[in-house]
Amino acid sequence: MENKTQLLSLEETARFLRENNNYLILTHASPDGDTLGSAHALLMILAKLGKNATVICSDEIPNKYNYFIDTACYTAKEDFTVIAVDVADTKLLGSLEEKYSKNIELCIDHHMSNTGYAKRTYLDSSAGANCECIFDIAGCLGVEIDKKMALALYTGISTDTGCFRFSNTTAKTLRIGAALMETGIDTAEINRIMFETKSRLRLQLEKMALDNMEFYFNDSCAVITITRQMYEQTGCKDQDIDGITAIPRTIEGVLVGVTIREKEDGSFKASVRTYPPVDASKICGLLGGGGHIRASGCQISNKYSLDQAKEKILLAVRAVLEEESAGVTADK
Ligand SMILES: [Mn+2]
Repeated sequence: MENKTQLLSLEETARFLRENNNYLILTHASPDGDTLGSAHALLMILAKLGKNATVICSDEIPNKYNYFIDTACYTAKEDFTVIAVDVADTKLLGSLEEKYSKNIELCIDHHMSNTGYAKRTYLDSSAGANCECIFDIAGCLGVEIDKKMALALYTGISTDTGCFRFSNTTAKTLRIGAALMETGIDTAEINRIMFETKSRLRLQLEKMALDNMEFYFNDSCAVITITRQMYEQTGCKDQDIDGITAIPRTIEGVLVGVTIREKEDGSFKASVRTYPPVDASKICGLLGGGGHIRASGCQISNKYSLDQAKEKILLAVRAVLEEESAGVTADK
């Protein structure tokens, strides 16, 4: 953490939430299940306490999350108390960064790379999903988790842990999952929507991405690239392809899976997924990004061509792979 933030305990976080009102809850750009689930579960928890709250996101929220999102529940008016959830860095707020980054009162997060941008931070980097933190906060506030909250929380936890498969899944993750299931939600249906359903447009784009997959460093690194042209040819939008970043790492022998997406302004977003002993956050950290040990990301400016961007990423991958093979162990 480079900035000065006040680190809060669970109790202090609960106290802060009780003491204020009119919460504006910020999610990260290109919203995923965890940031949306965290924000909406928190909104419902605050409503139970009689507080007003509203969720905002710089990007459009994909329709598939509609089963737990009810914008009619957005109640906050002026004089907002601003909270950010599952946002490691203000850069990730997208177009909301300029307006809000300087006055975020509380950040609730689980990224070890959190930059400490908020006045106060509740950080639990042992949580597989930020929704686990929200579950704990509800417990501390004495708010009982209802079915609608459980839908939001289960979605965040299942999506951030790859449906309870990734190494960030802990015994506690499973216990919370069980508690959410006990509210009576249909978890099989959520799993079907999140993991077993893809559009035909996406299938087409995946096919193109698989066709251009490249291997480096004795096949220990696989790279797929999604260009603007591929988006245009298939009609896919960014929101249609979440989870695509899991593909390169599924190839046998691959320790580092890289997905490069060309953005509308010509810049690039690289998503890095790794297996032990390779630390994804170290690779992305070399390029100004960060995240988790097995899943991280970074941006590369549009002053570089695709080939140059790929070159930069591969240099970072190589540096970390060499460090690993030299016996320098990755820290947490
Ligand atoms: Mn998350």
